[in-house]
Amino acid sequence: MGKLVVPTLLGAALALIVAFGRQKLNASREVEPVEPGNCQLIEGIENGSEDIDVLPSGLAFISSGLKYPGMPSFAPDKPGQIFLMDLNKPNPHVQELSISNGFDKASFNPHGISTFIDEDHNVYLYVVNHPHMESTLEIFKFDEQQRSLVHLKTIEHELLKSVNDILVLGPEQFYATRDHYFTKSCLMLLEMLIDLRWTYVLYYSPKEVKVVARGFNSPNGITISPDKKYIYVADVADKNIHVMKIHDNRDLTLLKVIQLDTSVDNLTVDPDTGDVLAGCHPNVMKLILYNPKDPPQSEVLRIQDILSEKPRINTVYANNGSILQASSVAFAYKRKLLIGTIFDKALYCEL
Ligand SMILES: *[C@@H]1O[C@H](CO)[C@@H](O)[C@H](O)[C@H]1NC(C)=O
Ligand SMILES: *[C@@H]1O[C@H](CO)[C@@H](O)[C@H](O)[C@H]1NC(C)=O
Ligand SMILES: *[C@@H]1O[C@H](CO)[C@@H](O)[C@H](O)[C@H]1NC(C)=O
Ligand SMILES: *[C@@H]1O[C@H](CO)[C@@H](O)[C@H](O)[C@H]1NC(C)=O
Ligand SMILES: [Ca+2]
Ligand SMILES: [Ca+2]
Repeated sequence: MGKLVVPTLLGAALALIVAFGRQKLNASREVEPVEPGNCQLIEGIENGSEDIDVLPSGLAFISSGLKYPGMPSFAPDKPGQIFLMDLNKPNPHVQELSISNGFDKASFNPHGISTFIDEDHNVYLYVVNHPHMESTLEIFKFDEQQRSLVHLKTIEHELLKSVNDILVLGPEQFYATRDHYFTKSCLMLLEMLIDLRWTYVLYYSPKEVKVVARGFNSPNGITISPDKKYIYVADVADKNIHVMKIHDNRDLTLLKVIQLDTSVDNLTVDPDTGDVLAGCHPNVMKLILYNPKDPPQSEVLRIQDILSEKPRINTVYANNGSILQASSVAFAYKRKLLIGTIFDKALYCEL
Protein backbone atom coordinates (compact mmCIF):
# COMPACT_ATOMS: atom_id res chain seq x y z
CA MET A 1 0.00 0.00 0.00
CA GLY A 2 2.67 2.43 1.16
CA LYS A 3 4.39 2.02 -2.17
CA LEU A 4 1.29 3.26 -3.97
CA VAL A 5 0.45 6.11 -1.62
CA VAL A 6 3.85 7.75 -1.82
CA PRO A 7 3.90 8.33 -5.61
CA THR A 8 0.29 9.52 -5.48
CA LEU A 9 1.11 12.04 -2.78
CA LEU A 10 4.20 13.14 -4.64
CA GLY A 11 2.17 13.50 -7.82
CA ALA A 12 -0.47 15.55 -6.03
CA ALA A 13 2.19 17.74 -4.41
CA LEU A 14 3.84 18.28 -7.77
CA ALA A 15 0.52 19.20 -9.40
CA LEU A 16 -0.10 21.70 -6.60
CA ILE A 17 3.35 23.22 -7.00
CA VAL A 18 2.87 23.57 -10.75
CA ALA A 19 -0.60 25.13 -10.31
CA PHE A 20 0.74 27.53 -7.69
CA GLY A 21 3.73 28.33 -9.89
CA ARG A 22 1.52 29.09 -12.89
CA GLN A 23 -0.35 31.68 -10.90
CA LYS A 24 2.66 33.18 -9.12
CA LEU A 25 4.73 33.37 -12.28
CA ASN A 26 1.79 34.51 -14.44
CA ALA A 27 1.92 31.69 -16.97
CA SER A 28 -0.63 33.46 -19.17
CA ARG A 29 1.58 36.38 -20.08
CA GLU A 30 2.32 36.74 -23.85
CA VAL A 31 4.44 39.47 -25.44
CA GLU A 32 3.66 41.72 -28.41
CA PRO A 33 6.59 41.70 -30.86
CA VAL A 34 9.00 44.68 -30.70
CA GLU A 35 12.07 44.91 -32.93
CA PRO A 36 14.66 47.63 -33.33
CA GLY A 37 16.26 47.97 -36.79
CA ASN A 38 18.13 45.35 -38.71
CA CYS A 39 18.28 42.39 -36.33
CA GLN A 40 20.33 39.39 -37.34
CA LEU A 41 21.11 36.10 -35.64
CA ILE A 42 24.76 35.57 -34.86
CA GLU A 43 26.28 32.74 -36.82
CA GLY A 44 28.02 30.13 -34.68
CA ILE A 45 25.85 30.48 -31.57
CA GLU A 46 23.08 27.92 -31.27
CA ASN A 47 23.41 26.45 -27.81
CA GLY A 48 23.17 29.43 -25.51
CA SER A 49 24.76 32.77 -24.83
CA GLU A 50 23.85 32.97 -21.17
CA ASP A 51 26.02 35.88 -20.26
CA ILE A 52 27.80 38.66 -22.11
CA ASP A 53 30.36 41.18 -20.97
CA VAL A 54 31.84 43.84 -23.24
CA LEU A 55 35.20 45.58 -22.83
CA PRO A 56 35.38 49.36 -23.35
CA SER A 57 37.14 48.54 -26.67
CA GLY A 58 34.02 46.76 -27.97
CA LEU A 59 35.28 43.19 -27.62
CA ALA A 60 32.43 41.07 -26.28
CA PHE A 61 32.82 37.85 -24.30
CA ILE A 62 29.90 35.43 -24.58
CA SER A 63 29.43 32.41 -22.31
CA SER A 64 27.74 29.48 -24.07
CA GLY A 65 26.57 25.96 -23.35
CA LEU A 66 25.16 26.29 -19.84
CA LYS A 67 23.71 23.16 -18.29
CA TYR A 68 21.67 23.95 -15.19
CA PRO A 69 19.14 21.90 -13.18
CA GLY A 70 15.61 22.49 -14.45
CA MET A 71 16.75 24.35 -17.58
CA PRO A 72 16.72 22.87 -21.10
CA SER A 73 19.97 22.47 -23.05
CA PHE A 74 20.28 21.87 -26.80
CA ALA A 75 23.73 20.33 -26.34
CA PRO A 76 23.71 18.41 -23.05
CA ASP A 77 26.88 16.44 -23.87
CA LYS A 78 28.96 19.28 -25.25
CA PRO A 79 31.31 21.21 -22.92
CA GLY A 80 30.64 24.94 -22.55
CA GLN A 81 32.56 27.56 -24.47
CA ILE A 82 33.53 31.23 -24.33
CA PHE A 83 33.18 33.17 -27.58
CA LEU A 84 34.68 36.49 -28.56
CA MET A 85 32.99 39.00 -30.86
CA ASP A 86 34.28 42.39 -32.00
CA LEU A 87 31.34 44.81 -31.94
CA ASN A 88 33.29 47.38 -34.00
CA LYS A 89 33.19 45.17 -37.10
CA PRO A 90 30.30 45.88 -39.47
CA ASN A 91 29.31 42.21 -39.66
CA PRO A 92 30.60 40.74 -36.42
CA HIS A 93 31.14 37.05 -36.17
CA VAL A 94 32.11 34.96 -33.17
CA GLN A 95 35.33 33.15 -32.53
CA GLU A 96 35.74 30.49 -29.86
CA LEU A 97 38.48 31.32 -27.37
CA SER A 98 40.89 28.48 -26.74
CA ILE A 99 41.55 27.63 -23.10
CA SER A 100 45.01 26.87 -21.78
CA ASN A 101 46.00 23.32 -20.92
CA GLY A 102 45.75 22.17 -17.33
CA PHE A 103 42.13 23.31 -17.06
CA ASP A 104 39.40 20.64 -17.14
CA LYS A 105 37.63 21.66 -20.36
CA ALA A 106 35.43 18.55 -20.52
CA SER A 107 33.44 19.65 -17.45
CA PHE A 108 33.47 23.38 -18.30
CA ASN A 109 29.92 24.71 -17.69
CA PRO A 110 30.12 28.52 -17.80
CA HIS A 111 27.33 30.65 -16.35
CA GLY A 112 27.75 34.35 -15.39
CA ILE A 113 30.90 36.19 -16.47
CA SER A 114 32.53 39.49 -15.57
CA THR A 115 35.64 41.23 -16.89
CA PHE A 116 38.28 43.17 -14.98
CA ILE A 117 41.12 45.31 -16.36
CA ASP A 118 44.08 45.98 -14.05
CA GLU A 119 46.39 49.02 -13.93
CA ASP A 120 48.72 47.41 -16.47
CA HIS A 121 45.79 46.98 -18.91
CA ASN A 122 45.74 43.21 -18.48
CA VAL A 123 42.25 41.83 -19.09
CA TYR A 124 40.86 39.14 -16.80
CA LEU A 125 37.70 37.14 -17.32
CA TYR A 126 35.98 35.79 -14.21
CA VAL A 127 33.63 32.93 -14.99
CA VAL A 128 31.04 31.22 -12.79
CA ASN A 129 31.54 27.54 -13.55
CA HIS A 130 29.33 24.56 -12.67
CA PRO A 131 31.58 21.52 -13.21
CA HIS A 132 29.54 18.42 -12.26
CA MET A 133 26.83 20.87 -11.05
CA GLU A 134 29.08 22.35 -8.35
CA SER A 135 29.88 26.08 -8.26
CA THR A 136 33.41 27.39 -8.73
CA LEU A 137 34.81 30.70 -9.83
CA GLU A 138 37.47 30.52 -12.54
CA ILE A 139 39.89 33.36 -13.19
CA PHE A 140 41.36 33.59 -16.69
CA LYS A 141 43.77 36.05 -18.23
CA PHE A 142 42.75 37.08 -21.73
CA ASP A 143 45.46 36.90 -24.38
CA GLU A 144 44.15 39.12 -27.17
CA GLN A 145 46.89 38.21 -29.68
CA GLN A 146 46.43 34.47 -29.25
CA ARG A 147 42.66 34.76 -28.83
CA SER A 148 42.96 32.54 -25.78
CA LEU A 149 42.16 32.32 -22.10
CA VAL A 150 44.94 31.34 -19.72
CA HIS A 151 43.56 29.74 -16.58
CA LEU A 152 45.07 31.28 -13.45
CA LYS A 153 43.03 30.14 -10.52
CA THR A 154 39.91 28.36 -9.23
CA ILE A 155 38.13 29.87 -6.24
CA GLU A 156 35.84 27.71 -4.10
CA HIS A 157 34.14 28.66 -0.86
CA GLU A 158 31.35 27.17 1.25
CA LEU A 159 29.24 30.32 0.70
CA LEU A 160 29.88 30.28 -3.07
CA LYS A 161 27.12 27.79 -3.88
CA SER A 162 24.48 27.93 -6.66
CA VAL A 163 26.20 31.03 -8.00
CA ASN A 164 24.47 32.72 -10.91
CA ASP A 165 26.38 35.88 -11.69
CA ILE A 166 29.39 37.81 -10.48
CA LEU A 167 30.60 41.37 -10.62
CA VAL A 168 34.34 41.85 -10.28
CA LEU A 169 35.46 44.95 -8.33
CA GLY A 170 39.22 44.32 -8.13
CA PRO A 171 41.77 41.50 -8.14
CA GLU A 172 39.96 38.51 -6.58
CA GLN A 173 37.32 40.86 -5.19
CA PHE A 174 33.78 40.39 -6.39
CA TYR A 175 30.09 40.28 -5.60
CA ALA A 176 28.27 37.04 -6.42
CA THR A 177 24.56 36.18 -6.48
CA ARG A 178 23.36 32.87 -5.07
CA ASP A 179 20.15 32.14 -6.96
CA HIS A 180 19.01 29.11 -4.94
CA TYR A 181 19.72 27.57 -1.57
CA PHE A 182 19.10 24.01 -2.73
CA THR A 183 20.96 22.44 -5.62
CA LYS A 184 18.43 19.75 -6.71
CA SER A 185 16.03 21.02 -9.38
CA CYS A 186 12.77 19.98 -7.63
CA LEU A 187 13.84 21.63 -4.37
CA MET A 188 15.05 24.69 -6.30
CA LEU A 189 11.61 25.13 -7.82
CA LEU A 190 9.93 24.54 -4.48
CA GLU A 191 12.03 27.09 -2.58
CA MET A 192 11.27 29.67 -5.26
CA LEU A 193 7.53 29.03 -5.02
CA ILE A 194 7.28 28.96 -1.22
CA ASP A 195 9.44 32.07 -0.96
CA LEU A 196 12.08 30.52 1.27
CA ARG A 197 14.45 33.50 0.76
CA TRP A 198 17.64 31.76 1.91
CA THR A 199 19.47 33.30 -1.05
CA TYR A 200 21.82 36.27 -0.93
CA VAL A 201 24.47 38.50 -2.48
CA LEU A 202 27.96 37.62 -1.31
CA TYR A 203 31.08 39.77 -1.19
CA TYR A 204 34.29 37.84 -1.70
CA SER A 205 37.88 38.99 -1.25
CA PRO A 206 40.96 37.06 -0.15
CA LYS A 207 40.67 38.80 3.25
CA GLU A 208 36.94 38.68 3.83
CA VAL A 209 33.91 36.73 2.63
CA LYS A 210 30.49 37.97 3.76
CA VAL A 211 26.82 38.06 2.90
CA VAL A 212 26.02 41.69 2.04
CA ALA A 213 22.37 41.54 1.02
CA ARG A 214 19.36 39.31 1.66
CA GLY A 215 15.62 39.57 1.10
CA PHE A 216 15.63 38.07 -2.39
CA ASN A 217 13.66 35.16 -3.71
CA SER A 218 16.09 34.27 -6.52
CA PRO A 219 18.79 36.88 -7.14
CA ASN A 220 20.28 36.61 -10.60
CA GLY A 221 22.08 39.23 -12.72
CA ILE A 222 24.20 41.82 -10.91
CA THR A 223 25.78 44.97 -12.27
CA ILE A 224 27.20 48.32 -11.16
CA SER A 225 26.41 51.96 -12.04
CA PRO A 226 28.96 53.83 -14.20
CA ASP A 227 30.06 55.90 -11.15
CA LYS A 228 30.56 52.62 -9.19
CA LYS A 229 28.32 53.84 -6.33
CA TYR A 230 25.28 51.62 -6.87
CA ILE A 231 24.60 47.94 -7.43
CA TYR A 232 21.61 46.61 -9.33
CA VAL A 233 20.45 43.05 -8.66
CA ALA A 234 17.70 41.29 -10.65
CA ASP A 235 15.35 38.95 -8.79
CA VAL A 236 14.02 36.55 -11.41
CA ALA A 237 11.23 35.07 -9.25
CA ASP A 238 10.02 38.33 -7.67
CA LYS A 239 10.21 40.08 -11.09
CA ASN A 240 12.03 43.12 -9.76
CA ILE A 241 15.33 44.96 -9.57
CA HIS A 242 16.94 45.90 -6.26
CA VAL A 243 18.88 49.18 -6.31
CA MET A 244 21.51 49.22 -3.57
CA LYS A 245 24.18 51.65 -2.39
CA ILE A 246 27.77 50.42 -1.98
CA HIS A 247 29.58 51.35 1.23
CA ASP A 248 33.35 51.64 1.63
CA ASN A 249 33.45 48.26 3.40
CA ARG A 250 31.50 46.79 0.42
CA ASP A 251 28.30 46.31 2.47
CA LEU A 252 25.12 47.11 0.54
CA THR A 253 22.03 49.08 1.63
CA LEU A 254 18.75 48.72 -0.23
CA LEU A 255 17.53 52.04 -1.68
CA LYS A 256 14.53 50.83 -3.65
CA VAL A 257 12.93 47.99 -5.55
CA ILE A 258 11.69 48.49 -9.10
CA GLN A 259 8.76 46.17 -9.71
CA LEU A 260 8.28 44.78 -13.24
CA ASP A 261 5.84 42.39 -14.91
CA THR A 262 8.57 40.11 -16.25
CA SER A 263 11.28 37.87 -14.79
CA VAL A 264 14.55 39.74 -14.99
CA ASP A 265 17.60 37.62 -15.66
CA ASN A 266 20.76 39.57 -16.48
CA LEU A 267 21.40 43.27 -16.10
CA THR A 268 23.92 45.44 -17.91
CA VAL A 269 24.52 49.17 -18.03
CA ASP A 270 24.73 51.06 -21.33
CA PRO A 271 28.19 52.66 -21.05
CA ASP A 272 27.08 55.68 -23.12
CA THR A 273 23.90 56.56 -21.22
CA GLY A 274 23.99 54.77 -17.86
CA ASP A 275 20.62 53.17 -18.71
CA VAL A 276 20.07 49.69 -17.35
CA LEU A 277 19.29 46.96 -19.89
CA ALA A 278 17.50 43.88 -18.60
CA GLY A 279 17.27 40.52 -20.39
CA CYS A 280 13.91 39.09 -19.28
CA HIS A 281 11.70 36.01 -19.37
CA PRO A 282 8.09 37.22 -19.74
CA ASN A 283 6.75 33.79 -18.85
CA VAL A 284 9.04 31.63 -16.74
CA MET A 285 6.62 28.69 -16.82
CA LYS A 286 7.37 28.24 -20.56
CA LEU A 287 11.02 28.04 -19.62
CA ILE A 288 10.51 25.45 -16.89
CA LEU A 289 8.01 23.31 -18.84
CA TYR A 290 9.95 23.59 -22.11
CA ASN A 291 7.87 22.82 -25.21
CA PRO A 292 9.49 23.53 -28.61
CA LYS A 293 6.01 24.12 -30.11
CA ASP A 294 5.25 26.85 -27.54
CA PRO A 295 8.75 28.12 -26.75
CA PRO A 296 9.81 30.57 -24.04
CA GLN A 297 9.60 34.19 -25.14
CA SER A 298 12.20 36.95 -25.12
CA GLU A 299 12.00 40.49 -23.80
CA VAL A 300 14.57 43.25 -23.29
CA LEU A 301 13.74 46.33 -21.20
CA ARG A 302 15.58 49.65 -21.05
CA ILE A 303 15.34 51.47 -17.73
CA GLN A 304 16.27 55.14 -17.86
CA ASP A 305 16.96 57.30 -14.78
CA ILE A 306 16.94 54.27 -12.51
CA LEU A 307 17.98 56.33 -9.47
CA SER A 308 15.26 58.97 -9.98
CA GLU A 309 11.81 58.85 -8.42
CA LYS A 310 10.18 57.84 -11.68
CA PRO A 311 12.44 55.61 -13.75
CA ARG A 312 11.24 55.28 -17.35
CA ILE A 313 10.92 51.73 -18.62
CA ASN A 314 10.43 50.71 -22.22
CA THR A 315 10.67 47.53 -24.24
CA VAL A 316 13.47 47.54 -26.79
CA TYR A 317 12.97 43.96 -27.97
CA ALA A 318 10.23 41.36 -27.59
CA ASN A 319 9.62 38.11 -29.44
CA ASN A 320 7.33 35.11 -28.90
CA GLY A 321 10.20 32.63 -29.26
CA SER A 322 9.92 32.14 -33.02
CA ILE A 323 13.16 34.09 -33.57
CA LEU A 324 14.81 34.10 -30.15
CA GLN A 325 14.01 31.91 -27.12
CA ALA A 326 14.59 32.81 -23.47
CA SER A 327 16.59 36.04 -23.67
CA SER A 328 18.81 36.32 -20.60
CA VAL A 329 21.01 39.34 -21.24
CA ALA A 330 21.33 42.39 -23.50
CA PHE A 331 24.27 44.68 -24.00
CA ALA A 332 24.29 48.06 -25.75
CA TYR A 333 27.44 49.28 -27.47
CA LYS A 334 27.45 52.38 -29.69
CA ARG A 335 23.82 52.10 -30.87
CA LYS A 336 24.10 48.34 -31.33
CA LEU A 337 22.26 45.81 -29.20
CA LEU A 338 23.53 42.29 -28.52
CA ILE A 339 20.94 39.92 -27.00
CA GLY A 340 21.92 36.59 -25.43
CA THR A 341 19.80 33.62 -24.37
CA ILE A 342 20.07 30.83 -21.80
CA PHE A 343 20.30 27.96 -24.29
CA ASP A 344 19.32 29.30 -27.73
CA LYS A 345 20.88 31.64 -30.29
CA ALA A 346 22.08 35.24 -29.95
CA LEU A 347 20.76 38.31 -31.81
CA TYR A 348 22.48 41.48 -32.95
CA CYS A 349 20.41 44.61 -33.71
CA GLU A 350 20.86 48.30 -34.50
CA LEU A 351 19.24 50.72 -32.05
C1 LIG B 1 -0.37 38.57 -16.15
O1 LIG B 1 0.07 39.14 -17.38
C2 LIG B 1 -0.94 39.84 -18.07
C3 LIG B 1 -0.39 40.25 -19.41
O2 LIG B 1 0.78 41.01 -19.29
C4 LIG B 1 -1.36 41.04 -17.21
O3 LIG B 1 -2.36 41.76 -17.86
C5 LIG B 1 -1.88 40.53 -15.87
O4 LIG B 1 -2.15 41.61 -15.03
C6 LIG B 1 -0.82 39.65 -15.20
N1 LIG B 1 -1.39 39.04 -14.02
C7 LIG B 1 -0.79 39.04 -12.85
C8 LIG B 1 -1.48 38.29 -11.74
O5 LIG B 1 0.29 39.60 -12.66
C1 LIG C 1 24.97 22.86 -30.72
O1 LIG C 1 24.86 21.58 -30.15
C2 LIG C 1 24.55 20.55 -31.07
C3 LIG C 1 24.35 19.29 -30.31
O2 LIG C 1 25.49 18.97 -29.54
C4 LIG C 1 25.70 20.45 -32.11
O3 LIG C 1 25.37 19.50 -33.07
C5 LIG C 1 25.90 21.80 -32.76
O4 LIG C 1 27.02 21.77 -33.61
C6 LIG C 1 26.10 22.89 -31.72
N1 LIG C 1 26.18 24.18 -32.38
C7 LIG C 1 27.19 25.05 -32.21
C8 LIG C 1 27.15 26.29 -33.03
O5 LIG C 1 28.10 24.85 -31.44
C1 LIG D 1 22.70 36.41 -17.36
O1 LIG D 1 21.79 35.43 -16.95
C2 LIG D 1 22.35 34.19 -16.79
C3 LIG D 1 21.24 33.18 -16.56
O2 LIG D 1 20.62 33.32 -15.35
C4 LIG D 1 23.38 34.28 -15.68
O3 LIG D 1 23.97 33.06 -15.49
C5 LIG D 1 24.41 35.33 -15.98
O4 LIG D 1 25.22 35.52 -14.91
C6 LIG D 1 23.78 36.64 -16.36
N1 LIG D 1 24.70 37.61 -16.97
C7 LIG D 1 24.83 38.90 -16.65
C8 LIG D 1 25.50 39.79 -17.60
O5 LIG D 1 24.38 39.37 -15.62
C1 LIG E 1 5.00 33.90 -33.13
O1 LIG E 1 4.64 35.00 -33.94
C2 LIG E 1 4.68 34.73 -35.34
C3 LIG E 1 4.33 35.99 -36.11
O2 LIG E 1 4.81 37.13 -35.46
C4 LIG E 1 3.71 33.61 -35.66
O3 LIG E 1 3.80 33.28 -37.04
C5 LIG E 1 4.01 32.39 -34.81
O4 LIG E 1 3.04 31.40 -35.02
C6 LIG E 1 4.08 32.74 -33.34
N1 LIG E 1 4.55 31.57 -32.62
C7 LIG E 1 4.08 31.21 -31.44
C8 LIG E 1 4.71 30.00 -30.82
O5 LIG E 1 3.20 31.81 -30.86
CA1 LIG F 1 27.75 38.96 -15.60
CA1 LIG G 1 21.45 35.30 -14.90
